Amino acid sequence: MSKLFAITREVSPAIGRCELTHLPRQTMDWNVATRQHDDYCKVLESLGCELCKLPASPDLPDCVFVEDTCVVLDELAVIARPGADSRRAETPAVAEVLREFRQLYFIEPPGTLDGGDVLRLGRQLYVGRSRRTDDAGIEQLRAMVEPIGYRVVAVAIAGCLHLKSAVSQVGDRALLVNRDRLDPSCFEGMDLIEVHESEPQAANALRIADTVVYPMEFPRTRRKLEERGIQVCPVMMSELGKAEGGVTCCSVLVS
Ligand code: CIR
Repeated sequence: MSKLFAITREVSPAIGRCELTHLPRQTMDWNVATRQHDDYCKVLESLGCELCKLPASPDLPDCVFVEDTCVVLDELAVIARPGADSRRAETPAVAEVLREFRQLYFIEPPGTLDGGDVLRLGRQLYVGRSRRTDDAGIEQLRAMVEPIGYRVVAVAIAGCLHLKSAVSQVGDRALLVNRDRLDPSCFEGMDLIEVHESEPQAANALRIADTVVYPMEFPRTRRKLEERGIQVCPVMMSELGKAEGGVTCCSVLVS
């Protein structure tokens, strides 16, 4: 089997100035966030990933959330153009690493696209139409990937930052979903597991092989996953959660 690499980036000392859309600003402890992020990185290593760790930038509060900087497919990588101005300068450092693995394509102005809005299921790319990803970004992505056999499906989302805050893959044919945030009827043929009603933020899970890396903060939804026979590897993400980050946001997987 080919080796799996995980690109990660350290927590910026400026994380307290992160972008916030749905949550009120709370005091964030960089030491706690860094400790939790280190533990997350160790979990990725324990699941067989070789880490490519990028240093943080003091000028880029949200740089730990590397997922938003790109979309990696088997054939190529797309360097995103994040919808938040403050995040645009995050992409070059990730592009430099990805260049070693894939031919790069770039979302160009005025289009915007955040990697957190792209969910790949086989040859389908579901793309959230969000505050961060606009129609121009989606059309650019479509023009890049449809010639190589992907289908791009735009999905409306509500009340959350990215598509993957509303739905993520937890099994070959299973999705974890919050129906209040999207209409899942576009995911034909997939089994839907709904987040527990008391845990609306719980739809973001990171699948690595047959394991799902999942926040400890959502025990009721976690139980639902385990009851379905899904192997869950818990991580504490409470501090980066204050920045509206989840488990998929903190890594980019490349094989
Ligand atoms: C932001 O608003 O951009 C960051 N504070 C959080 C980004 C989380 N990324 C993700 O869900 N893919």
